[in-house]
Amino acid sequence: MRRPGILARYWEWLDLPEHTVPLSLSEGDTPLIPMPRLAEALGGGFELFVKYEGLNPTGSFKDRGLAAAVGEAVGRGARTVICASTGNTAAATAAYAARAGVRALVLVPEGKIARGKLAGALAYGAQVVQVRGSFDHALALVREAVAHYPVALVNSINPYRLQGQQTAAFEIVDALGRAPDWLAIPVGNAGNITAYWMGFRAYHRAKGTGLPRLLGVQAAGAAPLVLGHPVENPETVATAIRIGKPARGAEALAAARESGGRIIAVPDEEILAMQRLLAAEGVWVEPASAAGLAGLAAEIRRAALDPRGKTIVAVVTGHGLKDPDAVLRTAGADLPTIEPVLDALTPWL
Ligand code: AN7
Repeated sequence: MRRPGILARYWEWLDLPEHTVPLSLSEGDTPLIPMPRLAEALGGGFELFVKYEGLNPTGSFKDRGLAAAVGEAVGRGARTVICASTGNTAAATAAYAARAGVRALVLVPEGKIARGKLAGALAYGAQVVQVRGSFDHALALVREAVAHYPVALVNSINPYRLQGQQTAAFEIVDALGRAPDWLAIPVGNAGNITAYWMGFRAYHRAKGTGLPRLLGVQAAGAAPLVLGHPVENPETVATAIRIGKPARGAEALAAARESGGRIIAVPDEEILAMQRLLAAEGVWVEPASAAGLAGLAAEIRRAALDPRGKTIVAVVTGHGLKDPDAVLRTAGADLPTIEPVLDALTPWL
Protein backbone atom coordinates (compact mmCIF):
# COMPACT_ATOMS: atom_id res chain seq x y z
CA MET A 1 0.00 0.00 0.00
CA ARG A 2 1.20 3.52 -0.75
CA ARG A 3 1.99 5.50 2.36
CA PRO A 4 -0.63 8.20 2.81
CA GLY A 5 0.25 11.87 2.75
CA ILE A 6 2.99 13.90 1.13
CA LEU A 7 5.40 13.83 4.07
CA ALA A 8 5.53 10.05 4.26
CA ARG A 9 5.74 9.58 0.49
CA TYR A 10 8.34 12.22 -0.30
CA TRP A 11 10.17 12.57 3.04
CA GLU A 12 13.66 12.04 1.60
CA TRP A 13 13.06 14.72 -1.03
CA LEU A 14 12.01 17.38 1.45
CA ASP A 15 14.33 19.73 3.29
CA LEU A 16 12.52 19.59 6.63
CA PRO A 17 14.02 19.58 10.14
CA GLU A 18 14.24 16.23 11.95
CA HIS A 19 11.75 17.45 14.55
CA THR A 20 8.97 17.74 11.95
CA VAL A 21 5.91 15.72 12.96
CA PRO A 22 4.65 13.66 9.99
CA LEU A 23 1.13 15.07 9.97
CA SER A 24 -1.22 13.61 7.39
CA LEU A 25 -4.81 13.90 6.25
CA SER A 26 -3.90 11.81 3.17
CA GLU A 27 -3.25 14.95 1.15
CA GLY A 28 -1.62 14.80 -2.28
CA ASP A 29 -1.71 11.99 -4.85
CA THR A 30 -4.26 14.09 -6.76
CA PRO A 31 -5.25 13.03 -10.27
CA LEU A 32 -3.81 14.35 -13.51
CA ILE A 33 -6.95 14.47 -15.65
CA PRO A 34 -6.77 14.58 -19.47
CA MET A 35 -8.95 17.33 -20.98
CA PRO A 36 -9.25 16.43 -24.68
CA ARG A 37 -12.31 18.57 -25.37
CA LEU A 38 -10.83 21.66 -23.78
CA ALA A 39 -7.61 21.08 -25.77
CA GLU A 40 -9.70 20.96 -28.96
CA ALA A 41 -11.49 24.16 -27.96
CA LEU A 42 -8.08 25.82 -27.61
CA GLY A 43 -7.06 24.79 -31.13
CA GLY A 44 -6.07 21.15 -30.67
CA GLY A 45 -2.89 19.29 -31.57
CA PHE A 46 -1.57 19.02 -28.04
CA GLU A 47 -2.06 17.05 -24.83
CA LEU A 48 -3.71 18.91 -21.97
CA PHE A 49 -4.01 17.72 -18.39
CA VAL A 50 -5.28 19.37 -15.25
CA LYS A 51 -3.72 18.63 -11.89
CA TYR A 52 -6.90 18.60 -9.83
CA GLU A 53 -5.76 19.96 -6.49
CA GLY A 54 -9.34 20.52 -5.37
CA LEU A 55 -9.35 16.82 -4.44
CA ASN A 56 -7.10 17.41 -1.45
CA PRO A 57 -8.74 16.86 1.96
CA THR A 58 -9.73 20.49 2.56
CA GLY A 59 -10.33 21.15 -1.13
CA SER A 60 -7.17 22.97 -2.20
CA PHE A 61 -3.43 22.56 -2.82
CA LYS A 62 -2.73 24.36 0.46
CA ASP A 63 -2.96 21.04 2.31
CA ARG A 64 0.46 20.03 1.00
CA GLY A 65 2.15 23.10 2.41
CA LEU A 66 0.28 23.13 5.68
CA ALA A 67 1.03 19.45 6.38
CA ALA A 68 4.71 20.40 6.28
CA ALA A 69 4.53 23.82 7.95
CA VAL A 70 2.19 22.83 10.79
CA GLY A 71 4.11 19.56 11.24
CA GLU A 72 7.35 21.51 11.61
CA ALA A 73 5.85 24.15 13.92
CA VAL A 74 4.30 21.57 16.20
CA GLY A 75 7.53 19.55 16.23
CA ARG A 76 9.40 22.50 17.69
CA GLY A 77 6.73 23.03 20.33
CA ALA A 78 4.37 25.63 18.84
CA ARG A 79 0.93 25.70 20.49
CA THR A 80 -0.63 28.27 18.15
CA VAL A 81 -0.22 28.67 14.41
CA ILE A 82 -1.22 31.87 12.68
CA CYS A 83 -1.81 32.91 9.08
CA ALA A 84 -3.37 35.56 6.90
CA SER A 85 -5.50 34.14 4.15
CA THR A 86 -7.79 34.74 1.23
CA GLY A 87 -9.49 31.55 2.43
CA ASN A 88 -7.84 28.32 1.38
CA THR A 89 -4.79 28.70 3.60
CA ALA A 90 -7.20 29.44 6.45
CA ALA A 91 -9.12 26.20 5.97
CA ALA A 92 -5.98 24.10 5.53
CA THR A 93 -4.25 25.69 8.53
CA ALA A 94 -7.35 25.04 10.60
CA ALA A 95 -7.51 21.39 9.53
CA TYR A 96 -3.85 20.56 10.17
CA ALA A 97 -3.85 22.45 13.47
CA ALA A 98 -6.90 20.42 14.48
CA ARG A 99 -5.11 17.23 13.42
CA ALA A 100 -2.10 18.17 15.54
CA GLY A 101 -4.20 19.36 18.47
CA VAL A 102 -3.00 22.97 18.45
CA ARG A 103 -4.77 26.31 18.07
CA ALA A 104 -5.19 28.06 14.71
CA LEU A 105 -5.64 31.82 14.45
CA VAL A 106 -6.53 32.95 10.93
CA LEU A 107 -6.88 36.50 9.69
CA VAL A 108 -9.03 37.09 6.63
CA PRO A 109 -10.02 40.19 4.67
CA GLU A 110 -13.48 41.17 5.87
CA GLY A 111 -16.27 40.09 3.51
CA LYS A 112 -13.85 38.94 0.79
CA ILE A 113 -13.52 35.25 1.48
CA ALA A 114 -15.59 32.62 -0.27
CA ARG A 115 -18.20 30.92 1.90
CA GLY A 116 -16.90 27.36 1.61
CA LYS A 117 -13.53 28.50 2.91
CA LEU A 118 -14.88 30.46 5.85
CA ALA A 119 -17.15 27.55 6.76
CA GLY A 120 -14.19 25.18 6.51
CA ALA A 121 -11.96 27.22 8.78
CA LEU A 122 -14.77 27.47 11.34
CA ALA A 123 -15.70 23.79 11.06
CA TYR A 124 -12.14 22.74 11.90
CA GLY A 125 -12.27 25.00 14.94
CA ALA A 126 -10.00 27.88 13.99
CA GLN A 127 -10.35 31.28 15.57
CA VAL A 128 -11.22 33.44 12.57
CA VAL A 129 -10.62 37.18 12.80
CA GLN A 130 -11.77 39.48 10.01
CA VAL A 131 -9.48 42.38 9.12
CA ARG A 132 -10.72 45.64 7.64
CA GLY A 133 -8.57 45.73 4.55
CA SER A 134 -7.12 43.32 2.02
CA PHE A 135 -5.09 40.13 2.39
CA ASP A 136 -1.98 42.30 2.27
CA HIS A 137 -3.05 44.19 5.40
CA ALA A 138 -3.82 40.90 7.14
CA LEU A 139 -0.39 39.48 6.25
CA ALA A 140 1.38 42.61 7.51
CA LEU A 141 -0.48 42.23 10.81
CA VAL A 142 0.48 38.56 11.05
CA ARG A 143 4.15 39.44 10.54
CA GLU A 144 3.87 41.96 13.35
CA ALA A 145 2.11 39.47 15.63
CA VAL A 146 4.81 36.80 15.25
CA ALA A 147 7.48 39.38 16.05
CA HIS A 148 5.86 40.01 19.43
CA TYR A 149 4.09 36.79 20.43
CA PRO A 150 5.03 33.10 20.59
CA VAL A 151 2.90 32.04 17.63
CA ALA A 152 4.16 30.20 14.55
CA LEU A 153 3.63 31.79 11.14
CA VAL A 154 2.49 29.35 8.46
CA ASN A 155 2.01 31.64 5.46
CA SER A 156 4.23 30.82 2.50
CA ILE A 157 6.95 33.14 3.85
CA ASN A 158 7.54 30.01 5.94
CA PRO A 159 9.98 27.95 3.83
CA TYR A 160 8.45 24.62 4.89
CA ARG A 161 5.26 25.57 3.07
CA LEU A 162 7.18 25.48 -0.19
CA GLN A 163 8.84 22.19 0.76
CA GLY A 164 5.41 20.62 1.06
CA GLN A 165 3.91 22.25 -2.00
CA GLN A 166 6.72 21.15 -4.32
CA THR A 167 5.42 17.58 -3.98
CA ALA A 168 2.77 18.43 -6.58
CA ALA A 169 5.56 18.88 -9.13
CA PHE A 170 7.02 15.50 -8.10
CA GLU A 171 3.63 13.87 -8.64
CA ILE A 172 3.25 15.36 -12.11
CA VAL A 173 6.65 14.06 -13.17
CA ASP A 174 5.99 10.69 -11.53
CA ALA A 175 2.72 10.45 -13.51
CA LEU A 176 4.03 11.62 -16.91
CA GLY A 177 7.51 10.08 -16.63
CA ARG A 178 8.99 13.52 -17.35
CA ALA A 179 8.21 17.19 -16.85
CA PRO A 180 5.52 18.69 -19.11
CA ASP A 181 6.52 21.26 -21.75
CA TRP A 182 4.43 23.97 -20.10
CA LEU A 183 2.90 24.38 -16.66
CA ALA A 184 0.06 26.92 -16.42
CA ILE A 185 -0.67 28.04 -12.87
CA PRO A 186 -2.58 30.80 -11.07
CA VAL A 187 -0.48 33.25 -9.05
CA GLY A 188 -1.55 35.10 -5.90
CA ASN A 189 0.95 35.33 -3.08
CA ALA A 190 3.30 33.50 -5.48
CA GLY A 191 4.31 30.67 -3.15
CA ASN A 192 2.94 27.87 -5.30
CA ILE A 193 4.66 28.72 -8.58
CA THR A 194 7.90 29.12 -6.58
CA ALA A 195 7.38 25.70 -4.97
CA TYR A 196 6.63 23.98 -8.30
CA TRP A 197 9.81 25.38 -9.82
CA MET A 198 11.77 24.14 -6.81
CA GLY A 199 10.24 20.68 -7.19
CA PHE A 200 10.79 20.38 -10.94
CA ARG A 201 14.42 21.47 -10.53
CA ALA A 202 15.08 19.03 -7.67
CA TYR A 203 13.73 16.11 -9.71
CA HIS A 204 15.60 17.23 -12.83
CA ARG A 205 18.90 17.46 -10.94
CA ALA A 206 18.43 13.97 -9.52
CA LYS A 207 16.75 12.18 -12.42
CA GLY A 208 17.12 14.30 -15.56
CA THR A 209 13.35 14.56 -15.97
CA GLY A 210 13.41 17.94 -17.73
CA LEU A 211 11.95 21.31 -16.86
CA PRO A 212 8.68 22.92 -17.94
CA ARG A 213 8.23 26.49 -19.04
CA LEU A 214 6.08 28.27 -16.48
CA LEU A 215 3.05 30.34 -17.38
CA GLY A 216 2.00 32.14 -14.19
CA VAL A 217 -1.35 33.88 -14.38
CA GLN A 218 -2.72 36.71 -12.23
CA ALA A 219 -6.14 38.35 -12.35
CA ALA A 220 -6.02 41.68 -14.19
CA GLY A 221 -7.33 43.56 -11.15
CA ALA A 222 -4.65 42.03 -8.91
CA ALA A 223 -1.58 41.79 -11.13
CA PRO A 224 1.38 43.35 -9.30
CA LEU A 225 3.88 40.99 -10.96
CA VAL A 226 2.70 42.01 -14.42
CA LEU A 227 2.49 45.72 -13.64
CA GLY A 228 5.85 45.71 -11.85
CA HIS A 229 4.55 47.42 -8.71
CA PRO A 230 2.29 46.62 -5.75
CA VAL A 231 -1.47 47.05 -6.18
CA GLU A 232 -3.03 48.96 -3.27
CA ASN A 233 -6.65 47.92 -3.83
CA PRO A 234 -6.63 44.58 -5.61
CA GLU A 235 -10.02 43.54 -6.96
CA THR A 236 -11.10 40.35 -8.73
CA VAL A 237 -13.91 37.82 -8.72
CA ALA A 238 -11.15 35.27 -8.07
CA THR A 239 -10.92 36.22 -4.38
CA ALA A 240 -8.29 33.55 -3.70
CA ILE A 241 -5.76 35.56 -5.71
CA ARG A 242 -6.95 39.02 -4.69
CA ILE A 243 -3.43 39.94 -3.53
CA GLY A 244 -1.56 43.17 -4.29
CA LYS A 245 1.80 42.56 -2.60
CA PRO A 246 2.85 38.95 -3.15
CA ALA A 247 5.30 37.73 -0.52
CA ARG A 248 7.12 35.47 -3.00
CA GLY A 249 6.86 37.84 -5.96
CA ALA A 250 10.57 38.14 -6.68
CA GLU A 251 11.06 34.37 -6.60
CA ALA A 252 8.05 33.83 -8.85
CA LEU A 253 9.33 36.28 -11.45
CA ALA A 254 12.78 34.68 -11.32
CA ALA A 255 11.28 31.19 -11.69
CA ALA A 256 9.16 32.19 -14.68
CA ARG A 257 12.13 33.89 -16.35
CA GLU A 258 14.59 31.05 -15.69
CA SER A 259 12.10 28.55 -17.09
CA GLY A 260 11.71 30.47 -20.34
CA GLY A 261 8.14 31.33 -19.41
CA ARG A 262 6.36 34.40 -18.06
CA ILE A 263 3.70 35.82 -15.78
CA ILE A 264 0.66 37.38 -17.44
CA ALA A 265 -2.74 38.70 -16.39
CA VAL A 266 -6.27 37.85 -17.56
CA PRO A 267 -9.55 39.71 -17.03
CA ASP A 268 -12.23 38.31 -14.73
CA GLU A 269 -14.60 37.53 -17.64
CA GLU A 270 -12.01 35.18 -19.13
CA ILE A 271 -11.46 33.50 -15.77
CA LEU A 272 -15.19 32.88 -15.38
CA ALA A 273 -15.54 31.70 -18.99
CA MET A 274 -12.74 29.18 -18.37
CA GLN A 275 -14.38 28.06 -15.13
CA ARG A 276 -17.48 27.21 -17.22
CA LEU A 277 -15.45 25.44 -19.93
CA LEU A 278 -13.74 23.25 -17.33
CA ALA A 279 -17.03 22.41 -15.64
CA ALA A 280 -18.49 21.57 -19.07
CA GLU A 281 -15.90 18.77 -19.21
CA GLY A 282 -16.64 17.62 -15.68
CA VAL A 283 -14.08 19.54 -13.62
CA TRP A 284 -15.57 22.23 -11.38
CA VAL A 285 -13.01 24.54 -9.85
CA GLU A 286 -13.19 27.83 -8.00
CA PRO A 287 -12.60 30.96 -10.13
CA ALA A 288 -8.92 31.50 -9.18
CA SER A 289 -8.18 27.95 -10.22
CA ALA A 290 -9.33 28.64 -13.77
CA ALA A 291 -6.91 31.55 -14.13
CA GLY A 292 -3.96 29.42 -15.29
CA LEU A 293 -5.99 27.93 -18.13
CA ALA A 294 -7.57 31.28 -18.99
CA GLY A 295 -4.01 32.58 -19.40
CA LEU A 296 -3.05 29.61 -21.54
CA ALA A 297 -6.09 30.20 -23.76
CA ALA A 298 -5.19 33.89 -24.14
CA GLU A 299 -1.57 33.11 -25.04
CA ILE A 300 -2.63 30.54 -27.66
CA ARG A 301 -5.24 32.93 -29.08
CA ARG A 302 -2.69 35.70 -29.61
CA ALA A 303 -0.13 33.21 -30.95
CA ALA A 304 2.30 33.97 -28.12
CA LEU A 305 2.43 30.27 -27.27
CA ASP A 306 2.38 27.44 -29.82
CA PRO A 307 0.95 24.38 -28.10
CA ARG A 308 1.22 21.97 -31.05
CA GLY A 309 2.88 18.68 -30.16
CA LYS A 310 3.30 19.76 -26.57
CA THR A 311 2.27 18.29 -23.24
CA ILE A 312 0.71 20.97 -21.10
CA VAL A 313 -0.34 20.68 -17.47
CA ALA A 314 -2.58 23.28 -15.86
CA VAL A 315 -2.74 23.35 -12.10
CA VAL A 316 -6.32 23.79 -10.91
CA THR A 317 -5.77 24.75 -7.33
CA GLY A 318 -9.10 24.60 -5.52
CA HIS A 319 -12.48 22.85 -5.70
CA GLY A 320 -15.55 24.60 -7.09
CA LEU A 321 -17.44 23.87 -3.87
CA LYS A 322 -15.22 26.40 -2.12
CA ASP A 323 -17.03 29.27 -3.77
CA PRO A 324 -20.65 28.31 -4.49
CA ASP A 325 -21.72 31.95 -4.80
CA ALA A 326 -19.47 32.46 -7.83
CA VAL A 327 -21.80 30.12 -9.74
CA LEU A 328 -25.10 30.84 -8.00
CA ARG A 329 -24.87 34.60 -8.63
CA THR A 330 -25.26 33.97 -12.35
CA ALA A 331 -26.38 30.45 -13.24
CA GLY A 332 -28.56 30.22 -10.13
CA ALA A 333 -30.32 33.54 -10.57
CA ASP A 334 -33.33 32.53 -12.68
CA LEU A 335 -34.13 28.93 -11.90
CA PRO A 336 -37.59 27.87 -13.09
CA THR A 337 -40.00 26.59 -10.44
CA ILE A 338 -43.03 24.55 -11.45
CA GLU A 339 -46.01 22.65 -10.06
CA PRO A 340 -45.29 18.90 -9.88
CA VAL A 341 -47.29 18.08 -13.04
CA LEU A 342 -45.98 16.86 -16.40
CA ASP A 343 -47.59 19.67 -18.37
CA ALA A 344 -45.57 22.20 -16.46
CA LEU A 345 -42.34 20.30 -17.25
CA THR A 346 -42.93 19.93 -20.99
CA PRO A 347 -41.07 23.11 -22.03
CA TRP A 348 -37.86 21.43 -20.89
CA LEU A 349 -38.51 18.00 -22.37
C1 AN7 B 1 -7.40 28.40 -5.20
O1 AN7 B 1 -5.39 30.97 0.84
O2 AN7 B 1 -3.16 33.05 -0.73
O3 AN7 B 1 0.38 32.12 -5.56
O4 AN7 B 1 -4.45 32.77 1.61
O5 AN7 B 1 -6.41 29.72 -2.89
O6 AN7 B 1 0.75 30.35 -3.84
O7 AN7 B 1 -0.64 32.35 -3.31
C2 AN7 B 1 -4.55 31.39 -1.72
C3 AN7 B 1 -3.96 31.32 -2.95
C4 AN7 B 1 -4.29 29.95 -6.34
C5 AN7 B 1 -2.51 31.33 -5.40
N1 AN7 B 1 -5.43 29.27 -6.30
O8 AN7 B 1 -1.44 30.60 -4.88
C6 AN7 B 1 -4.66 31.96 0.70
C7 AN7 B 1 -4.04 32.19 -0.62
C8 AN7 B 1 -6.14 29.19 -5.16
C9 AN7 B 1 -5.68 29.82 -4.01
C10 AN7 B 1 -3.79 30.60 -5.25
C11 AN7 B 1 -4.49 30.57 -4.06
P1 AN7 B 1 -0.15 31.40 -4.37
